Amino acid sequence: MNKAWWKEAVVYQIYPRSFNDSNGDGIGDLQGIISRLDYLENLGVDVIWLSPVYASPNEDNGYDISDYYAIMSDFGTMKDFDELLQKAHEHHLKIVMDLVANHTSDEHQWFIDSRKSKDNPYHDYYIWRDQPNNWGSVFGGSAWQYDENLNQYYLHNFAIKQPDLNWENKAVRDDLYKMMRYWCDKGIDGFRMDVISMISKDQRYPDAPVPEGAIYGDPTPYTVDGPRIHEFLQEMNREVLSKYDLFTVGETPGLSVERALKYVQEDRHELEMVFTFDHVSLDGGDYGKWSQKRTDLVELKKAIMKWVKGCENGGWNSIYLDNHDQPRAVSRFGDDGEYREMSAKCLALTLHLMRGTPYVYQGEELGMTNYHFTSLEECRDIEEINAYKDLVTDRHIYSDQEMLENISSKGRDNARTPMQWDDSQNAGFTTGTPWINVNPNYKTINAAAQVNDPNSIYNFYKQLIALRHAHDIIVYGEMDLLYEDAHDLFAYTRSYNDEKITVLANWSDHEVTYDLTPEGDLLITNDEDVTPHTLKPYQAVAYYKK
Ligand code: TEU
Ligand code: CA
Repeated sequence: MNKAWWKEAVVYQIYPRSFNDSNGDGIGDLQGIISRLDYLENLGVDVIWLSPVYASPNEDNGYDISDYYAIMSDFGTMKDFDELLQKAHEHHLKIVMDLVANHTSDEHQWFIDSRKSKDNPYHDYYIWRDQPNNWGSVFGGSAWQYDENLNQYYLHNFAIKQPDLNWENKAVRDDLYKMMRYWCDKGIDGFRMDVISMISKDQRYPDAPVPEGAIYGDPTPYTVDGPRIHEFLQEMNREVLSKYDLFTVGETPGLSVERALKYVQEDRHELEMVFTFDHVSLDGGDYGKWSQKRTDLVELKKAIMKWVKGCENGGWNSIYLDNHDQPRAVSRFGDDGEYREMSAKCLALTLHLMRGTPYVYQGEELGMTNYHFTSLEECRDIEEINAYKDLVTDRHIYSDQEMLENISSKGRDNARTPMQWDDSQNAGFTTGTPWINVNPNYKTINAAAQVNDPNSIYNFYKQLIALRHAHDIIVYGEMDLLYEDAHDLFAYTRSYNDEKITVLANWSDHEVTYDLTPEGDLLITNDEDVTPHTLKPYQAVAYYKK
């Protein structure tokens, strides 16, 4: 097991639109981030992953890029970016950029040229066919969009305004590598690669099986982990990544552990680690994620451990409960009512003592919760809006009320309500009108109330991050589950040379007892009132033996 700085790091994800607005237009921006670097340095994280900040018409909040070389005007200018990079480094924070290379915006110049004529040199930058197949898009409807001018269809695995790039074309790859070098030469510290497992498509483009409850075929067997994926990633590594000291994490939905290892094994020279989705895909229903089902803890533990164990020999794992595509972890896996503080700390302790590189999503460190959406007008996310149209308006599968409840518990906008800085108007996020509603609980849940309170969730995260930095065992130790069949207890050990850590976390709202006697001394807990063999609701303890 080689040591590496990115294995020892804790990453903090910023969704810039919702982080901090410096100029009162209701939209978070780069100067807003700059003014909060002290907050992040104080928390102790090492790396900031910035969700996309490039020019974009914002069909999918920046995941639809119209110019890779420009900063989104809502967020500021390239000068602001350079200042952010420099000041972040002064604050000992690295900057990892989001790289969205599976698709661009339809307003990117390449696509504008691509659709001009079939013999335009850029035509082949995207995936055009005379006839569509039955593939469905992730955001609903067909994955193919008709273009009248060309009398052809282009592939878009996501929104209509997100045409997929044609990675088979070497000119596309060369242009993307050139762009990546531009950012690396500026001194950025790495990339989080959006749906990177989808860049190589099966060139036969066959019809796909239609899942129950769906209208279109599920293209993932032909779009995920395609035939040339490793050739492309190794080429990218040769031409760009290997020339810099970078942190790379691939977003790779749809991979088995075995297949994922091929992206991250050190001797393969592709990526450092990937994001997996098994553990955040356990609470779906007949219509994808839109259900009221809660995750079963036994299944969750199994899903997490499969990846942890899979990566113990020559791979590396990323660990997270929250990101900009997921509902708030405390609402989803914990209790955002009576036990909000306890359960937020319980989840944090469980996650941050695991093996792998942990990610904190903005607001998670405050125990921010899901939002209660009471009308579609409050929703901003294209996925939610399209799903509502499909499941309520078109197919009458859910009532308006039912769908709003599903959105309130599973929708991506839960993660995107503004960061809650203080109890002033709009949670201190903006002096203007926020682009998406602020969660009304900001009066009690906010950073100002927590930063100086030693018992706050924020300071609990701070302690956990400091512990990871102080103990190699937390980074490198082997991890083994205890009580795997328990539906309320998340317990495991970490072992490294002669050291041992035992974690016992009660993921339920009732008291739990256990029979083992942990070795060593108490390392950290979210409730100092510890009774042997017993955990109060959401109480979590970790013991350390040297
Ligand atoms: O998400 C990719 C992805 O796999 C999505 O299907 C994700 O599972 C979905 O958002 C969950 O509801 C990435 C980005 O993280 C996401 O924000 C973008 O919308 C998407 O790619 C397209 O770029
Ligand atoms: Ca702004």
